[in-house]
Amino acid sequence: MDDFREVGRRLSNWGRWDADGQRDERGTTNLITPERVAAAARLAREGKVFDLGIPLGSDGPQPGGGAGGPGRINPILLLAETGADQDFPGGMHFADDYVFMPLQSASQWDGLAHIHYDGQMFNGFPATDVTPHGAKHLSIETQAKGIVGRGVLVDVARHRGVDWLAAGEVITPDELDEVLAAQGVELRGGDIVAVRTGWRRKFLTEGDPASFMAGEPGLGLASCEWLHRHEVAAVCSDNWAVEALPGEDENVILPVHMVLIRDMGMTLGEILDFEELSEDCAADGRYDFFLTAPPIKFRRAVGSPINPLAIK
Ligand code: UVW
Repeated sequence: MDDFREVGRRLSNWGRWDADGQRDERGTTNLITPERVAAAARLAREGKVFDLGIPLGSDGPQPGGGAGGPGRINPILLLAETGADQDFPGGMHFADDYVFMPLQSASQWDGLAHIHYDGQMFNGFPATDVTPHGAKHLSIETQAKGIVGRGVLVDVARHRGVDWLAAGEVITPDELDEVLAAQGVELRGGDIVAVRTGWRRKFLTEGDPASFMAGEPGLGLASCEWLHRHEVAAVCSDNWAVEALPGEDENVILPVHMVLIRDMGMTLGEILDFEELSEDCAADGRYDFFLTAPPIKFRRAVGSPINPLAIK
């Protein structure tokens, strides 16, 4: 088993996009150049829109408490006003609402301040930059103009002919290559890769948040090198951590997070829904599309829920 620190050193993007004395805070989304955005937009040929976000409701897959995973809860909606007991001139009534939720709830991006180790975050920013008042650097705001570009679905579950992979199953670089070849699509620099494990289908089928969060199939450490070599700008999945859990090394939790976010500067998208998109890609044989998934610009936040859309 490779040591994640060694892999991280080898794949490090620290300093790569620094310019004019400014330390970069965006990481691999720098690979999404204006030319690549324009080319990606041309993939929206038929106007078919796929909603890749899961509903932000109390019936979501994050049960909180000790059901495995990081204990996050589903969004809670509270109506501050319903329109009742209002008496405005002219008869107008209004409803207002609040929501209480972790920013790591439902479909979300992990920002680059989400993960650190050995006292440092991406590009050498100190871990102490993250305080109870937020992240002084690398906050999700730095991704405000993204994340938008060419999306490519890697439908591992469909390729294997299963509804979903089992928890702890590791998807290897060879398998990623095999799926792409079978789908007849190639990666290009600046792509946003969407890996379908079937974990969203498992939740929709079983409706069991505890089982959804107890583990998951996903990427392993070797895929970090694969993402680096293909100049991928961001990676997202239908599971809750992108990487396999339990992982390959029982002594290390979330090594893929540590290398991708902290060393490579790659944002991770979690708990997306590729079910309808998967059906359509299988039907028309086209696995690339225009993907738009900007984060919400919460100041100093380390992540953000998203409303991702794939457009063909
Ligand atoms: C952790 O579980 C720490 O992170 P994520 O939500 O990114 O998987």
